[in-house]
Amino acid sequence: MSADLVIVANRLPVDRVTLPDGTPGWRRSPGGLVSAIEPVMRANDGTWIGWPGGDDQDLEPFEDDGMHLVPIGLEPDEIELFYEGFSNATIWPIYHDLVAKPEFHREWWDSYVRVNRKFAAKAAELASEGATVWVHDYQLQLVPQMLRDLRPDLRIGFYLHIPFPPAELFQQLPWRRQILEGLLGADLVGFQLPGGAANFVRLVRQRVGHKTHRDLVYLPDGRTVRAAAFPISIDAAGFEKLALTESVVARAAEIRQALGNPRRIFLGIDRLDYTKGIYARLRAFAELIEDGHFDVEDAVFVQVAVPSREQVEQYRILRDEIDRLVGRINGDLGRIGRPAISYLHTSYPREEMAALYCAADIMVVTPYRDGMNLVAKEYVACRTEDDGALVLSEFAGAADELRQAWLVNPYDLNGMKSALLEAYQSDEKDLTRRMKAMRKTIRQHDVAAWADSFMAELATFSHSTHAKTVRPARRS
Ligand code: GDG
Repeated sequence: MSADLVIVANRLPVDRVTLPDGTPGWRRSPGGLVSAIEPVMRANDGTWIGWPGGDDQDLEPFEDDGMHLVPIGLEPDEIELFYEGFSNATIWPIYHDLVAKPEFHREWWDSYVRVNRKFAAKAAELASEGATVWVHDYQLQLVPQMLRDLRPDLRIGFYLHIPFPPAELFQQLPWRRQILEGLLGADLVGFQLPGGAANFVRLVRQRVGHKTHRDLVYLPDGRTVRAAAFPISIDAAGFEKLALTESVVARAAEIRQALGNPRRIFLGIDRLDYTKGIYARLRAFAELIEDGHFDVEDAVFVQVAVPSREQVEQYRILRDEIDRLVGRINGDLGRIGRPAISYLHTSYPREEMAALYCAADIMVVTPYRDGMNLVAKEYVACRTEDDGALVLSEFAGAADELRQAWLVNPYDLNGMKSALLEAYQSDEKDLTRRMKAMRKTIRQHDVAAWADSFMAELATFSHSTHAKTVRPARRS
């Protein structure tokens, strides 16, 4: 099997499940990346390489719903050192403004190098002559250069889904130079925001010593690498359609009813991650009740916290902290049948997510740092009646586009309280004006446009002489 388009991502777009007859099977994972990349995968008969989760080693390539999927197995020690360790306890906190303290361990780094090599070798084996390879995210930053060493004929793109930090933070990394050199193996390095691209180019100039001009890096071997922003988005039309289906509309009404039909429903939906600012937002909400601005008959906060990285210590600590906080707030402020916070530590199907978005009056998205934050965009896409308020952290990438949200600094508790209260008290006219503008933005920049613009830029920019052209997902 050899492919003209290869996607390399940490995870495959499917999860291992047990089918009703007891045999193991696969189910499409809910994430947005799949729907973003699927159209361009199909248009080019592409192959997707990734870890299926778990520590199964002997998985064969397979087809799922017309996509070629190639599993890469991780050994238990690789899951611990490469994935939980270097990816999620070194890179993740450094790239998110040191919200948690990163750990540096040489054996984590060694495992990161080994696993990146494994992914690069598989991509080199599967890519056809002159193929395009699109590598994703912070777990695989060394793959571009490893792959270029093996296959100089390829056109290589890299996209980072999380923020790329300023030099002051990045340079703490003992392996900073290797990571920059790894990324420079790509022809095009994509970031969520222009700031990330600028941080990268500045670091390359300072730390690796290459010549740069604006968004270009000139390598001694004559290659030029471009670093640019491609803000990711969602399948806006898909969410809008879902929000209008009868079953979702009915379920949204049922949710409001089950919550006791309060005047206002606040909603947070996040992976249970310390970057997301869940603790601070729940405190801000509770203080508004304590201060007497509204009570539990008027308002409820629904917080969905999707289980995430549960083997990493800092995530376990966070879970305990949130459990305690929710218990305390409900113990202090709740009444029978009326908790102040309705807390759900679970994940839901897409339809239930849409129903929650439709049921909520105020969506609260308050990360300390976030590459983009798709939940904010999904909420906007689901508000088909141009109502509902979005309270959004300035430090989420989405704040660059969703300027009409109530923008907040999540470190400023009083500021956050004021914004929540303003959103609670806002009138219909103001809500409509803001939501209309945000919906327009989301419709114009959907995820298909994101994938197409990255691929188009990669095709025009790449200097690989042998490279073939990749067909766009949408032909207009
Ligand atoms: C990273 C970056 C960047 C969540 N719970 C359920 C569920 N979800 C879906 C949401 C949304 C996605 O997962 C979460 O995306 P976010 O952007 O909010 O956050 P991260 O997971 O941290 O994603 C982020 C993103 O990559 C893309 O580049 O925006 O900054 O950190 O689509 O809907 N989906 C379903 N059930 C759930 O319970 N079906």
